[in-house]
Amino acid sequence: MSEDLKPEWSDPNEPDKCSSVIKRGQELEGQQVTIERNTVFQKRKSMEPSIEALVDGVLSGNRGQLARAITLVESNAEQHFHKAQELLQKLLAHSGKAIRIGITGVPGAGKSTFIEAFGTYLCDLGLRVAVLAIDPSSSLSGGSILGDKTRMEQLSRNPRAFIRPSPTAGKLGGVHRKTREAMLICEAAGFDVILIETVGVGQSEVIIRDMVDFFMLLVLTGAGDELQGMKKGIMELADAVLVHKADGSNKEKAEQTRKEYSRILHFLQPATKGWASKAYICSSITGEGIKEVWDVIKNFEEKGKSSGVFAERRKGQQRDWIYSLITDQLHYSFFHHPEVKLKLPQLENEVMTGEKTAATAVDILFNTFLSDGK
Ligand SMILES: Nc1nc2c(ncn2[C@@H]2O[C@H](COP(=O)(O)OP(=O)(O)OP(=O)(O)O)[C@@H](O)[C@H]2O)c(=O)[nH]1
Ligand SMILES: [Mg+2]
Repeated sequence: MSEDLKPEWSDPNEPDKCSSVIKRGQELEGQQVTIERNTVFQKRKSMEPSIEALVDGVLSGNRGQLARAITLVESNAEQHFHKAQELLQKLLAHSGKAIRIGITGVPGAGKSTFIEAFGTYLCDLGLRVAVLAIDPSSSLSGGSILGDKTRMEQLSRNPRAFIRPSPTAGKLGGVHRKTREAMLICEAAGFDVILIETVGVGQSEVIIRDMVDFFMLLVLTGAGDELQGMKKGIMELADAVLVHKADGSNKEKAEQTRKEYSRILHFLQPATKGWASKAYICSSITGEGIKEVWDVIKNFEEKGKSSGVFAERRKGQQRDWIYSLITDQLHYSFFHHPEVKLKLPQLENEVMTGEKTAATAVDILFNTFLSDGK
């Protein structure tokens, strides 16, 4: 075997230790086999599309560009953040036309299955549906993306639908900002309905309530005890409660549970001014109640638009958006401030051992944070 045929990455000091060799090929008539000595293997860089290309792509409803635009706003890289904001600025005027619907419920309440059935129903009506998810656990567990993909199999293949799994949290605004911005991009791409799923485990339903027009809570039957224990707070956020999986032998119980929820909703502060939140039954397996849910939402939209409540809520949400971004940015800058990072563990220790009060420690940290204006 000639030296020439050793691969160029073989160790020149130990040429025999090379585990692969290049065999001389058959020389074709008039052609010479040459070995490029200076070829360097490089990972191909994916071409980043320009803002203009993304704007055009999104506005024309190009799914590839839509996905790329959302990836840009979801990126945790600082240079992408500014590019994403430039993109959003250009799309903002084209957003806002969809109805935004939030769906929450305990794990296993059937949210994804409901979205599959409801989304497919809406697509059959000729509407275009975008599905987004907020998964508060996604940064830890990788989210329920896999499960959702299989549960929304039919919808994910529907050309009128677009499904985007939950983004992971990171600096510069976290999941809240990313979902809100993904929603605006979907609207600019011409989707008529935005469905946002979140598992109801605390904070996330408040976040979702703040970005949607209509918010519904999926519950299960036999909720007698659950009802007692359920935080009144969540019920007060809901424009509708859906007693889900009302099929087979469960249907009768579902009707009973619906009455119980309706009774409670009747006494609660309404989630939306001028709208009486009620409970309904529904099954995503039989499809019963799906049409009724859409009728309720259409009715809600009509009423809200004519009374001005709809527009008022959106304005309020826009305003709150600034404050949530400020909070995120402050949080990020504070905890990433080099000197704060340096002092924090020591101060934490001193507070734990009782040498300092928490307030004194915080005071020191804030003085450090503010002293150089960073
Ligand atoms: N009988 C019946 N079962 C249902 C219905 N909807 C969902 N299921 C079942 O309930 C289980 C959970 O459904 P999912 O849609 O994954 O529930 P989820 O609320 O999205 O769950 P997480 O995303 O994990 O929070 C699955 O096994 C579904 O097949 C329904 O209308 N009727
Ligand atoms: Mg789900």
